[in-house]
Amino acid sequence: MAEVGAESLWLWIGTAGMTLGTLYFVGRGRGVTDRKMQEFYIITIFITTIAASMYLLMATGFGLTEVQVGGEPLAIYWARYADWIFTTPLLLLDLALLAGAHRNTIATLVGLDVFMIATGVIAALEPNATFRILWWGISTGALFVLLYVLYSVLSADVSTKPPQVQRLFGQLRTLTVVLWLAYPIVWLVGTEGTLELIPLYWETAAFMVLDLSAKVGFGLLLLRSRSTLAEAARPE
Ligand code: RET
Repeated sequence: MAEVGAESLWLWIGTAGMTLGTLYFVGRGRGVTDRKMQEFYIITIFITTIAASMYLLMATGFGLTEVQVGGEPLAIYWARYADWIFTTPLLLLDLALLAGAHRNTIATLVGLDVFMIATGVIAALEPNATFRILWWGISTGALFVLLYVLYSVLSADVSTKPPQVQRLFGQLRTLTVVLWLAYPIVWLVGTEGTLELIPLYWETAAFMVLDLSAKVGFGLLLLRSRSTLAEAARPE
C-alpha cells in the first residue's frame, strides 16, 4: 500500500488554505438576502468545502492508492479526481450564472467537464503507459472544446450585462483559461504522465497552488463586490 511521503506538507497547506477560504466565504455571505445573489455564495462555499475535505483525505493517506503501470507501482492520489468531478462543474456554474447563460449552455459545459475529468480518471488508472497518454489526449480535447464554449457562447451571453459584470466575467474567464490549461501539463510532466520529469513532491506543490488559485482565488474575485453581484442577479 502506498504511503504519503514528504509531499504531505503541500497537502496540509492545501487543507488549511481551502478551510480558511471556506470560512471567509461563509463570513462574507452572511446577511446576503437576495436569492439570486445567494446562489454565488452557496456554490463557491461548496467548492472550497469539497476541496478542503479531499485535501484532508489526501494528507491523511486514505486518498492515495497505487496502480501498476508496466509492472511498476505508481502512487495515484485518487481523491484529486473526486474533488475535481464535483468542483469543476460548480466553478463553471458560477461563471455561467454570472454570464446569464441558458440552461442548454450550462448543461453542455457541465457535460464536457464531467467527460474531461472522467477520462482523466481513466488516464490515471490505466496500466498501459501508451494508453494513459491516449486518454490524457481525449481528456485534453474535451478541455479545449469546453474553453471554446466559454469563449464563444458564454462571452456572447455576458455582452448584454452591465459593464462591471462584463469586466468581472472577463477577469474570471482569463483566470480560468490560464489555470485550467496548466492542469494537463502538470499531469503530463508529473508522475501520472510517467515521463518522470517532475517528482511527486513538486507535482503535489504545483497542483496545490493551482487548486488554491482556481478555487479560493476565483472565489475572492467573484465575491469581492456585492454591487457587481447584485447587477448580475438583476432580472433582465
Ligand atoms: C487532467 C488529466 C487529463 C487531461 C486533463 C486534465 C484536466 C484537469 C483540469 C482540472 C481542473 C481542476 C480545477 C480544480 C479546482 O481547483 C484530469 C489533469 C485535461 C482542467 C480547476
